[in-house]
Amino acid sequence: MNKITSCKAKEIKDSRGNPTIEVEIGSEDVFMSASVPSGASAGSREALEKRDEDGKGVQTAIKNVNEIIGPAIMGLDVEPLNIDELLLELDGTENKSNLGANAILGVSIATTKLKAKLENKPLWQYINEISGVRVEPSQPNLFMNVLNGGVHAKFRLPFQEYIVISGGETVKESYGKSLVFLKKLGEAIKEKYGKVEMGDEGGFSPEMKTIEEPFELLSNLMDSDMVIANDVAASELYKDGVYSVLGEEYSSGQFLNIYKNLVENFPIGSIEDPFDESDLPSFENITREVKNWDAKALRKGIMEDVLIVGDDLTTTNTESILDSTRNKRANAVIIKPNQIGTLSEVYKAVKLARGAGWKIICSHRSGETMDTFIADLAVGVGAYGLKAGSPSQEVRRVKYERLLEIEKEMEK
Ligand code: 2PG
Ligand code: MG
Repeated sequence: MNKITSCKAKEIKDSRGNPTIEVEIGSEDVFMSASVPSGASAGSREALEKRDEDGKGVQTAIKNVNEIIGPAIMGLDVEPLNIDELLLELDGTENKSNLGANAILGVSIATTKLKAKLENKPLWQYINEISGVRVEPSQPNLFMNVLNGGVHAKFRLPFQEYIVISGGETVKESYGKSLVFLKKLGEAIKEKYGKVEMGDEGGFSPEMKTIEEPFELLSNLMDSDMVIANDVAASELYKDGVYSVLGEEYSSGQFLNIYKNLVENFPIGSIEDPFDESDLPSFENITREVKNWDAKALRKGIMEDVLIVGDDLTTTNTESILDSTRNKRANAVIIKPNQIGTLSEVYKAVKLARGAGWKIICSHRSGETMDTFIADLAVGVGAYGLKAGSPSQEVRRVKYERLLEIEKEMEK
């Protein structure tokens, strides 16, 4: 059995230029590394990302890997699930506040990559086996974020993310369609808004005046086999019981009505975090009500249901997911490994959500790195979707390109 013979962490920069952590684990002369992304619109129950006293640096997290985790795992078998268990024990807290979810996740992913490499298996295939998901690996739909607002772009757009999902038999085909769309969108934006700023996830970020405006722009350019997905990230819009959008205030009930109008008038197939993570009755209402709406996206025949997606609501946390599946607060879930810390917990979250009939969407973070692990995870757990931003940024593009590579590996 191969043993862990080295483990070290170092600092790299993420796509926002902020420090983050990269971990390399080795077994003799085989080394694999993993880097950890970072969110901006984080849910309050996410595991703790360890930052130094200045709130930015990652030297403490690096020290925790080099001086605590490293020595503890040295000489152990390269067995990712066992290593995860040890990491949880070493940390000993609910929210990973002792060692930091960033330190823990770097080790968890690097160990998994190392094991796949040692077994000479493609990463997605190894993930499929070790996760125990009991579904075949499969290619996800591409959730490509093309317009950025919210905390990712100084609230220039009403919602945080406007995503397009393109039809297609293969990733190659849907990616191709999405790229063509992106080009068209860029031209249309230039013509209508002039030179516009870009958001953190590489999407265009023109200043818009109404809630409908972004939907009008996108739906006018879309082909018949494309739908829109949104991440409203409504926790960022919510204060003292009201939602503020473009200077107007709305109650939960009014906000629900806005969604109804949008879903009936525009081809919207998915809405993530439509309400604040604490506004639980509203999640329950929309999940129940959406089935009765005359959804334009469903008339296209591409999707069976309009997805109501939990992200800040669920934070890849099994307890939160269980609570939300029991109370029918959504019908799909975002899976972000750094919201929870170890891959073992990620696999549990996936199995739990799927067991309740929910769709799985694996997701990058707004502060990303060149690591493409999330693409392998999406394929390995047979996710319905992969959210990876706009390929105008290299850190996002490499994730889509990894899916193209996987498509070839799957043919072998
Ligand atoms: C989200 C993400 C990713 P962040 O809200 O889903 O798009 O953003 O990483 O800032 O939480
Ligand atoms: Mg989100």
